[in-house]
Amino acid sequence: MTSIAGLPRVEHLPYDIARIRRDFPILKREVASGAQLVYLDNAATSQRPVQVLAEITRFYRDHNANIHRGVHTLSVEATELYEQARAKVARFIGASDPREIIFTRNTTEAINLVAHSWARKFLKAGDEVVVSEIEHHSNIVPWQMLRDERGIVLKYIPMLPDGTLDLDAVQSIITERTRLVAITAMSNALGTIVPLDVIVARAKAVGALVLVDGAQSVPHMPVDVQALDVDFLAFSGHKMLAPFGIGVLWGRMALLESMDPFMGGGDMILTVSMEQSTWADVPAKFEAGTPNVGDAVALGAAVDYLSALGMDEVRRHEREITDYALRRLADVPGVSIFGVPDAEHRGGVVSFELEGVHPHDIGQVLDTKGVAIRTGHHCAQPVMLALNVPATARASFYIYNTTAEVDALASGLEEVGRFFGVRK
Ligand code: C6P
Repeated sequence: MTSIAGLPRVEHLPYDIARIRRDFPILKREVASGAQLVYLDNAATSQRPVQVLAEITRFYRDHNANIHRGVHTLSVEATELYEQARAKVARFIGASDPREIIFTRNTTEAINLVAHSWARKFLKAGDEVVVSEIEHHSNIVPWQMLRDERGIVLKYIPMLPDGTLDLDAVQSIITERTRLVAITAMSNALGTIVPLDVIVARAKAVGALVLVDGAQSVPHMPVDVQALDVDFLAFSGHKMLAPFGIGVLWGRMALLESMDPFMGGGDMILTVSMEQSTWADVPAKFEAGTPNVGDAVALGAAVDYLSALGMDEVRRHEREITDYALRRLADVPGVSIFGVPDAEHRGGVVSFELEGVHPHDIGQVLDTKGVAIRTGHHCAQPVMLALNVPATARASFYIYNTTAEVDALASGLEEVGRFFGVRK
């Protein structure tokens, strides 16, 4: 197992947007209409830099083998690279021990792992799990399934009209019966940054564990699991420059050790007889079968890329772009922006509507201008219900977006408005 101390240092680079954009060849391409791509769908998935693409190729070209099995050179190298990626991810989120990093497919699988391996073992009928109204479906549905199967009680911290959580309600909703608070760090639908400190303090006061859905925070801002004082953190590689199909569950070692395996099969056992089996140590216990080695290694490269920029700088850049977007879009006739009014309390996500125009139509017309946004319920239907809209249009930003791209979005929206006859 590679230790964090044994990892190479990552050199810091100045935040040079022109250089960053050169690392993403896809940003130069044109879309079907012939317009230059303006990629503003980063909350759905980010683009990948040449450094990550090169790492994938390098792995398969030079080191490809199955891990933890062979004594031959390639297998040893592949195992070393896989374990080094684990250590890089641990360092990135402030975990003290790489063994606390479990590789999964994505955030969804990481949350389901906790629901299966921790909650199904330790929760009984009447125990309470608290989530919030602004969760992504992947942090609601697993708990509803558990409620229906085990009779646990599922409670929600409500959303206020401005897209923030009702923190006054936290005291009464998180009670002595609460065993787990499963909460997003940032809403994918509205961009709301959740004040985790308030929620963690209340959860700790009643002895509940805290699972953070970091799908929208880990890629965009500094995240330190020790400072947060939480128990589990789930996130996806594909939203932070890495390939699809690789994600992470971080958990406290003592908790992971107390949990049962998620899936049974190869690699997660110590011994198998015809009658019974015993489990391997953490993290192997939770990584049954051949893992996604190449993409885990590429996640390590993505983490190096972000670390070289510095997550404070990533957050600073996104806050500037978001602040500009909030002001620029507010000037577009007919546009109403959902969620918190300032960029201080929101990540790089701006959800909006254009009076009288269905979000789907907005997205289609913008596409002809090269502007890629997401429209729909964003897998957060309770948020749509609370806002009383079927869907929103959503622009979301990342390290490579520029104010000129926000201008392209705004002028595209002005054109959509003119096309659909929106009044000035
Ligand atoms: N949100 C979006 O367009 P997966 O699909 O497992 O990688 O991530 C799920 C997930 C969980 N929590 C939050 C807060 C998320 O934003 C997401 C993914 C994408 O907003 C796809 S629906």
